[in-house]
Amino acid sequence: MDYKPFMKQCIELAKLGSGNVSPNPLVGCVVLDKDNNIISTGYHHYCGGNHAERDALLKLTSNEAENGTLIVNLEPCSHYGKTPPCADFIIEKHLKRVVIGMRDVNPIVAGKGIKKLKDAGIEVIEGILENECRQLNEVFIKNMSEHKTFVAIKTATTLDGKIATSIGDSKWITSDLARDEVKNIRKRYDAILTSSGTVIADNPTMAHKKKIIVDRELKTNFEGAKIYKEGEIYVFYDEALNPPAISNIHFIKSPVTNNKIFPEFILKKLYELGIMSVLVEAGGHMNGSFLDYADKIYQFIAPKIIGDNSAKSAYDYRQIDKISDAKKFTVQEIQQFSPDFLVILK
Ligand code: AOF
Ligand code: ZN
Repeated sequence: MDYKPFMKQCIELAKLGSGNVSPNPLVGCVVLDKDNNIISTGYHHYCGGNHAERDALLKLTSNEAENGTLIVNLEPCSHYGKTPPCADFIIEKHLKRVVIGMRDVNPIVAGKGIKKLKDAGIEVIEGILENECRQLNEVFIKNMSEHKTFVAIKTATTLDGKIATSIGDSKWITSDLARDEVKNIRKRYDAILTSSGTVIADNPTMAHKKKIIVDRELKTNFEGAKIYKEGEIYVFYDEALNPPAISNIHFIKSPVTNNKIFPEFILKKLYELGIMSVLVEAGGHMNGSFLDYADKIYQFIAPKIIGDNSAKSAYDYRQIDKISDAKKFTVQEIQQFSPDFLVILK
């Protein structure tokens, strides 16, 4: 039996929870009856809601799942959390087989769900589309294994890697289609992060429920700039200054060294605030300072060349002499948003 198409379906179902499940993983589930017909599907809708397995099994009214197969991208849980253990529910429903994409990396589950199922006589098949399943939950894996916030950078450049001309003109490098996709990408992350420079230069809205602005000198217009109009906002500023009192803005006192608030400090604070993933959308300076922490880069590239050495670069990172010292990534995916394309690097 080839379970890959069902696992693919689990991944697609899981993605329906994207933007709502954090800090939990994205999980989807497909249930087959004893003759391998799909009888139910489910997914984890939001943090605190039913897990995918329970969501799928609860849709069945009688004992249709008996001797059937349950396919799920993450090992079923074994713990009493916000809901009782999924492994117990699967055992109760008398499934014959459970097919899993990846083992849970959450130490309170890791392997114990599988053991519970096997001890109850259920056949367990592991590792179906494991790489795809791990990619789906890259944020959850980083949070659980490193206790750190996942960092992605998004930028839109010309073919020569520029984000603006020398006088700062940047509207627009990429097309509407590419810019619409940015809105989809933002939804996958708990927060977006930008700099005072970008707020002042572009006055963007950056629609998102949580926004982080690094404004060391408190020089942005907190009353007038569009970015502050809605959302839950966190502003990192130099601890030596005094921020104004504004109801939807949390000002975060930050240590400053060499005129800089260090990304280590910001990322540690974000994790403490329960922000499990962040999308950096700023200029070359901020992109450069987060480059060493980037787990992923979304780079939209327009088939345009500015060709001016003093135009602004996407990554103002450091001075190097040797190409062998360049920062290296791997291409995860290339997508087209005609006339532009998107390269996803990790
Ligand atoms: C989910 N959704 O579909 C599955 C999860 O806080 P709780 O009680 O909801 O438990 C969360 C943990 O349960 C999570 O970290 C993961 O280890 C496991 N599986 N979680 O949120 C799901 N299957
Ligand atoms: Zn569960």
